[in-house]
Amino acid sequence: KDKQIPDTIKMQKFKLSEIDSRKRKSLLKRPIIKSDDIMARVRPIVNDVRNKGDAALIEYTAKFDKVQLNTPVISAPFSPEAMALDDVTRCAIDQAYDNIYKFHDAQYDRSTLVVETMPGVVCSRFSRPIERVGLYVPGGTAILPSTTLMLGIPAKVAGCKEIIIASPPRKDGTVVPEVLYVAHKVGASKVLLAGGAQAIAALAYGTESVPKVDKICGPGNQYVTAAKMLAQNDSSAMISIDMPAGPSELLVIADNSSIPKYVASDLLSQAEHGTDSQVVLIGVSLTPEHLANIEREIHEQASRLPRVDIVRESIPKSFILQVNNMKEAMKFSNDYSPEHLILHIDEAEKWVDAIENAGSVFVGAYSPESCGDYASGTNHTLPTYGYARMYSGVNTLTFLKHITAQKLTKQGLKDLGHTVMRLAEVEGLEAHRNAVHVRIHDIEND
Ligand code: HSO
Ligand code: ZN
Repeated sequence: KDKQIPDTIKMQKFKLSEIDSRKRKSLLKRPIIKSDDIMARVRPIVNDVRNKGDAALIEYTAKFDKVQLNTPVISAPFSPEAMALDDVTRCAIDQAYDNIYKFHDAQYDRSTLVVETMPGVVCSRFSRPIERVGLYVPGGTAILPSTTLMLGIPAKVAGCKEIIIASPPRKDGTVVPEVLYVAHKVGASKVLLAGGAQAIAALAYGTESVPKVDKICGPGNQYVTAAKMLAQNDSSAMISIDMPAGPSELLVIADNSSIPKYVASDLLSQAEHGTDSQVVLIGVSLTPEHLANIEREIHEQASRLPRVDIVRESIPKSFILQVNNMKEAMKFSNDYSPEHLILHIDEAEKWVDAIENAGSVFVGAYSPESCGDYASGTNHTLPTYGYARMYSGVNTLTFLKHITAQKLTKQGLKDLGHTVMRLAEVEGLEAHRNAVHVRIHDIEND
């Protein structure tokens, strides 16, 4: 590859009016993940960590991350030197923290819900934090203090007692100071210096130095996701996860009022995440000139990026779909159910009502996804792969469970009892009927 004369970096192009329903369906699909192969590779790793604990964790970290650790865990309080940052970085993290904290704290309704469904029959609901949570912060091609914020803040707001952050160590066996600083701010008790399936196994089953957690959250590669699924399906692990995860994705809807430079910059911000990033642009009756401007901006901006080699792979796998109106655009977007949706359209906020499926929405020219990725307040751990149809992104409720309660008075039981007895009879469950009957008998003979 000659860096002086690079090939044009461009997305594939289709017109909705020219493709058949099979093609439309294939455009809605994500690349198939060969989960059997991955499961087969992950299973022995998970079993090893489960059986051999820290020793296996240290061994896999040496093998995969090429780091020889003495102990896989650092415990709070973390040393100030290990989380020392320059002022500009620290202020940026602090501002992001404050916004994310504000938005997630507002999501927490601490009141008890009380409803008297019938006189003397009072039902209530209250929430409690999940006690111990494991937060996975990927390593890979970028360091991610932002993901530490996005997982740690809702866990802290919810009141989780033990927060353990897992992240692959750097080559010298330390954690990135930015990640450690955030771990400190959210009150994490431990940082597990491991990544991949081995980190997930340690959190799910516990080791000598890693406490077993109740829920594991956070994005990760296919091995991390497979290990989360394995643990979730193993009743002896007794663990839940946030959601299944696939490669990050973005769908942009743009019309002729959009600013080509902005549209291209947003598409590229997603495309630089990884070679498997999914990027879709829906053009709403774009003029040929407007479309050409967007395409030129994509190529020019991409060519200047330090991660141009990643973008060179992800952009050609992505596509532009030209449609005739906003209705068609919205229909496609809802069917695709993107992780991120950006509206580069006239009167963008008017279209928010029409959104049925999306992880997070960015409304109008001045709302780049980057703001949500880092610092505006919304979470960036979002459902991918079409799971935005039925999953929400990570939020404060992710770290809470709801407990219901009821209290019946004597009169309440008297009034409801016959209904319960009849239903128990219908189900042939005599002991159920009797639990009401013994009481009603007393009440009626009072
Ligand atoms: N867009 C990513 C999150 C992220 N971006 C982290 C930058 N750092 C997935 O939502
Ligand atoms: Zn991002």
